[in-house]
Amino acid sequence: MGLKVHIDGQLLDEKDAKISVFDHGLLYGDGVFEGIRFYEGRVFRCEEHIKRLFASAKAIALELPCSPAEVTEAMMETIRANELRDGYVRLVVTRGAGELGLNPYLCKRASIIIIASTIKLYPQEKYEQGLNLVTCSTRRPAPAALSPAVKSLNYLNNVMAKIEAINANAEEGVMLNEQGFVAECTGDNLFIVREGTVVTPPVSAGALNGITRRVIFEIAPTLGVPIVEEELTRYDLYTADECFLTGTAAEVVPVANYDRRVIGDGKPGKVTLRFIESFRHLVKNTGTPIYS
Ligand code: PXG
Repeated sequence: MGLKVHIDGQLLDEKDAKISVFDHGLLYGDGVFEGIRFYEGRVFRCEEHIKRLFASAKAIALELPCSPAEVTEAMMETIRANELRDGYVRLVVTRGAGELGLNPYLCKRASIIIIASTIKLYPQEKYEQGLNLVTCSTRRPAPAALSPAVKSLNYLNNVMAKIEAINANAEEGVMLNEQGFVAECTGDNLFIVREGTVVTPPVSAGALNGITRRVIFEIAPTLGVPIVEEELTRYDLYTADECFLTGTAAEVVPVANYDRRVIGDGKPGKVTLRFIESFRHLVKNTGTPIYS
């Protein structure tokens, strides 16, 4: 039996879950999305994800046909219909079906698609050994082109960068901004540890304002570890003591190599491991209940 997928208020069998070929999400990448995880029957950072979804939609002048509470309930229902306790939700809002032509106002109603499933970005051993990263030549778009704060359906620049990383036998690719500073990876935020301080590029350097990134900022003071935002170059990464990535799908994952430079001693760093432990504790002990 396949998954039950939510489309516009209906729960459909996976094989029947289809949208129009005239949907502007498909035709123009016109839409927004969220990737959300749930652990042990609770949705992690539920409100923050829904809030970011509505903010992304507002930024592209996309009106959702329902309230944040209704979308949340639809997500909970979808997870329950699939009887899942641990997994991943892909919540997509498209501009909806409309005539051909860019004009979004030709689409009458946004469509909401909710898939509750599982996701595994990297093999388990990478969480113990660390990832290999390379620099991608594909840059993050300038904020004036498309704000990196919008989690839009336009992921082609990230896909192009991911192709470069995979072709170079690396698990992830580091994306620079137009000025050549490090922005983030193709699907995760990036952090280094330098002389005991955690450093990450500001969101203004072209990074998504990641929810897992925010969790790192919350955990840091509880561990007594200083954390700052600073523009980073590739040099800063090559010479870092430690490096790790964060994302809803990736969680917190150590980096062992970058452009064939060994990071630190090539093993997950001590500070990184403390963050991973704290993060695991948080996801298991907080969140919005799915089953009452
Ligand atoms: N940067 C980018 C470009 C992302 O797409 C993150 C950072 C991390 O943000 P969060 O809020 O998740 O901590 C993301 C999120 C997938 C997938 O299917 C990708 C993400 C999230 C969930 C699933 O590859 N990227």
